[in-house]
Amino acid sequence: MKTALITGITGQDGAYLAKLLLEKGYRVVGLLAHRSTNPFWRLSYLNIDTQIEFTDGDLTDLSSLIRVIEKIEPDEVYNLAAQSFVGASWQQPILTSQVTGMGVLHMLEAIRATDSQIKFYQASSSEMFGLVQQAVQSEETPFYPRSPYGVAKLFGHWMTKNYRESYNMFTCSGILFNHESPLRGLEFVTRKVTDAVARIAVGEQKELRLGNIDAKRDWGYAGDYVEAMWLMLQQPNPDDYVIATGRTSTVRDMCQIAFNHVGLNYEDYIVIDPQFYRPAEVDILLGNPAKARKQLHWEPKTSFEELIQLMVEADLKRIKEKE
Ligand code: NDP
Ligand code: GDR
Repeated sequence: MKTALITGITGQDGAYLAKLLLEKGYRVVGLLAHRSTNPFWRLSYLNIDTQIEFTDGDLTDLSSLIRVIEKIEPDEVYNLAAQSFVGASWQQPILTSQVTGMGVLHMLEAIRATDSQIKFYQASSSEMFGLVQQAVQSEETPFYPRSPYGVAKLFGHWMTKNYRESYNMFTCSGILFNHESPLRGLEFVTRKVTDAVARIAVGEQKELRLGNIDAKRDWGYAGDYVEAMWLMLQQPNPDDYVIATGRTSTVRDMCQIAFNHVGLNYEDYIVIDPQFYRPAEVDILLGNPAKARKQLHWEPKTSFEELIQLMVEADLKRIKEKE
């Protein structure tokens, strides 16, 4: 039986990845940083909270990571933990750099110091492309991050590559484009919209305040994307891969799909509120997943429309169950 250590287990991707690895027969251990008031809601939603072992540790505390690796003896480490909200990274640039950037280096050092044979996955991001240098972004596209979050991710990305090249360690970066689900945090735009649509549909909310609705993103389903993380660590050689759908849509398109699903017109409810504008915006992202398709045999399975509709349905169900 293989052992996987997942950092960020209480987040969206941590929950779906833990479920996938349990189904594959792994012993799954989650690093718990103890901050959320109810950190287990996603894991209980997937009915897997009792099948996971938890161990205390924080990405900003190297000594805690060394102790965890020594105790757990993982075969694979999936580093998903981060301050992951781009908007908050301007308010907390130093914390974001410490967790999202330096945290990666702490984990790499903890592995190097204990057992350098452990395979390592780093959650890199399309935010590293930022002010995009090519219309469609692949593993070869130059980076130009536009937020403290993007800069911190780029540091983690290069460190992951550098440890592979310097120490011959099995380290991979997945450059994942936006991926969403009913387990997405409410601060991210898709879930903010689907939650609002459900509340408006049942008469609990009157309007939805958003920032730049002309921003374009390549949105996929988180459940599909965690499979790619696992596949990367099963290859004969470590490498970096873009994971995306190859289709881009505006926030406006997403609103239209979500509101249409409950028979409403988005234009009647959306209010543009400059407080949600960012100091520097990433206007458009569009990924080319050809390398992942060819080498990992990975394909996204869920369409953008299906994704948004299933999120609206999940939010409607949640709200109706609470009533
Ligand atoms: P979430 O924000 O849902 O989860 C982040 C996780 O990190 C939470 O479990 C959080 O714990 C944990 N965490 C935060 N700070 C620390 C710390 N100091 N030490 C240990 N754990 C910590 O993110 P997602 O699941 O959406 O994303 C997973 C990863 O993938 C992140 O690194 C993100 O930046 C990256 N990514 C995400 C994409 C997406 O579209 N979802 C796209 C590309 C990359 P707690 O619950 O206690 O706060
Ligand atoms: P992003 O996701 O910044 O791409 O980072 P987010 O959903 O926060 O924003 C997407 C786009 O929507 C615009 N937008 C708004 N965003 C939010 N959150 N709230 C609003 O009210 C709003 N109005 C318009 C934003 O300006 C932006 O253009 C996500 C995170 O998961 C990162 O961790 C990950 O690395 C990247 O995706 C890939």
